[in-house]
Amino acid sequence: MYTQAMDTAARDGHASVSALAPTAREQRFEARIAAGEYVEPKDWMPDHYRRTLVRQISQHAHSEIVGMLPEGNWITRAPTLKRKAILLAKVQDEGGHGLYLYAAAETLGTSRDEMIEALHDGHAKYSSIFNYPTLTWADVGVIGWLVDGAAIMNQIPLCRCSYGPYARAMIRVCREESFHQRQGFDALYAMMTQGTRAQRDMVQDAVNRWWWPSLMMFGPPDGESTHSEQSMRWGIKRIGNDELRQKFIDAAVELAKVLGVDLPDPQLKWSPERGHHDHGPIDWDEFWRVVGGDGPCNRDRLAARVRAREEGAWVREAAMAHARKRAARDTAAQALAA
Ligand code: FAQ
Repeated sequence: MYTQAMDTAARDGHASVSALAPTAREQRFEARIAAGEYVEPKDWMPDHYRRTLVRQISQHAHSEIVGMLPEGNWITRAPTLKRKAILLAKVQDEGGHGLYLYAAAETLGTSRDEMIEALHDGHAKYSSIFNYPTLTWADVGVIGWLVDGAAIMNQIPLCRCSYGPYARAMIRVCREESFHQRQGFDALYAMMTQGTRAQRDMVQDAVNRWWWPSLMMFGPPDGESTHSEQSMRWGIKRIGNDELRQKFIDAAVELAKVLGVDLPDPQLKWSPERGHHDHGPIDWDEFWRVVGGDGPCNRDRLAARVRAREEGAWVREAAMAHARKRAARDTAAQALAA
């Protein structure tokens, strides 16, 4: 549906842009970004801007889809019907987020098949966090509280991203993620306030395992971030990796107190000078190992996605055949009516 051809189409008020020399076009583009205007699919944009968006949006979409797997693992084993219904809805929401995001990336001229192929052959990344296992029911609550919490912190600024389709997709995604975060917190709060000693220990153990990987979700430190500087200049990213991570830590400390859990960092303490919490060192070697494909679940996650694609081929073929049949029927009906 969306192709690179859109790049050459004129848009009201921008019809003369493609006739300008490249530098003038680029200056015009930069000026629009500086003025806070949204860039839309038919607008001229530098190739590097387009490629950066396809990379980030498609990796974000892959994260939502691969992110269905760790929690999906607990749908059949949720402790009550209410928790099962909530979890089922949450996992379906994540699938929906993946679809909005693939659609947003398609407006840049890359097909969904190309993006999925890049994931399956290992060229495209997805968030490191989904390469960790969900060992107990408490992990599901902690994913809601910490993982969705980190996702929201990172995604709120993306609602003001300079690329219109991505920014608009993020508004709905963030609303749903905020429900996800609260359901996770609620599940943990129930276990911590009404549960047995064993259940409280289970929550603490899950927090211990997910805390550090959640901090890694924000990406490498700014000094090691390949794309931040350019992405900030283009208004794709609005806030740097380190600042978002710090905001997340400050918020999580307060919520951990309400829950009655300890965050597994002996160096975590309030710094009145900085007005933030200081924290211990993050294991960036572990981060790069997981990003590089050697985390606890990388192979299982990719194998599950490849299997789903293969096993779902007949559904896609049937849907396409049905669409063709309907289109042929509509065309025949229109010809009769004419
Ligand atoms: N994992 O230069 P930067 C969710 C890569 S959605 C893996 O700083 P950038 C919902 C990065 O791609 C979670 N790789 O990169 C949910 C780059 O490699 P490349 C996903 C990572 O793009 C909840 C290299 O490192 N959210 O959780 C990671 O400027 C619960 C250098 O890094 C998004 O995708 C990582 N954590 O900043 C679902 C949000 N971090 O591509 C189910 C949108 C970095 O050159 C259950 N994305 N890398 O090969 C972003 O905001 C940005 O892409 C960052 C990274 C901030 C993630």
